[in-house]
Amino acid sequence: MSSLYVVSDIHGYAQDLRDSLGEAGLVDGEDRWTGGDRLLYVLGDLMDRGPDGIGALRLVRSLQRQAPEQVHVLMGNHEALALGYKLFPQSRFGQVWQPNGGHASDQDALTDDDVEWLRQLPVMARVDEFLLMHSDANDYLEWGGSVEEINATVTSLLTGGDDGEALWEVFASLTARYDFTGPDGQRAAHDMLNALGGECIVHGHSIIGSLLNKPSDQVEGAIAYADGLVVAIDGGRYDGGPLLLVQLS
Ligand SMILES: [Mn+2]
Repeated sequence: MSSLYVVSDIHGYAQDLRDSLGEAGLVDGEDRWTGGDRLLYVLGDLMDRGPDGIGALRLVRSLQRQAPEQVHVLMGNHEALALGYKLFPQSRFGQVWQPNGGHASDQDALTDDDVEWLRQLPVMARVDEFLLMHSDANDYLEWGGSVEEINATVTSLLTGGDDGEALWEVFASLTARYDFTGPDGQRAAHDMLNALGGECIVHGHSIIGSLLNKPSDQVEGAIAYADGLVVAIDGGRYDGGPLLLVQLS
């Protein structure tokens, strides 16, 4: 089994991503993949809020081209948002894009090829015992009863070519959060793992500081909760916390 690394919610901090990957030996100083057969999953939210969203997208796309079997990217709500604003700027996406940290410099630089790439991103993956996703939400189950079916449903929704309503629904579902906390959280996590397989949900999206109720600058690493069924990896970089690259295996 290859070692598995995860990182999430880059939010435009492309240099932090580069530095973290470099420290782990996954890339060299010229953005070349040096990770061999190790696996890297980026759990969404490359763009918005921070300084260089397009730089983060360019870096992960380059690594994916160099090592397509090793480097994987899941869709976060900000990928759906970027796509929605690009394709349907006059729709509701036009009202929520900027308040959610959208930058014109990122949007202007998106190519047609980037749009097609964003459109076909999977929303979930299972790697050995780990069930990987962007959001700490059980809305994913509304799209199907297996990881493959859920990804296929979302892809078909995003390639339907309508007025943006289907894309809006995907975006809205991906903004849900905190389904694995509180008195019912452990059961929700257990039900999701039962339905989709795996022993541990790994997510970004909801920053660890908000889950621990402490400032992001005091966050030091990923946390396990819901009796160990769930791991949160978003250190809250845009909120003054660390960008965490976490080795799961
Ligand atoms: Mn998110």
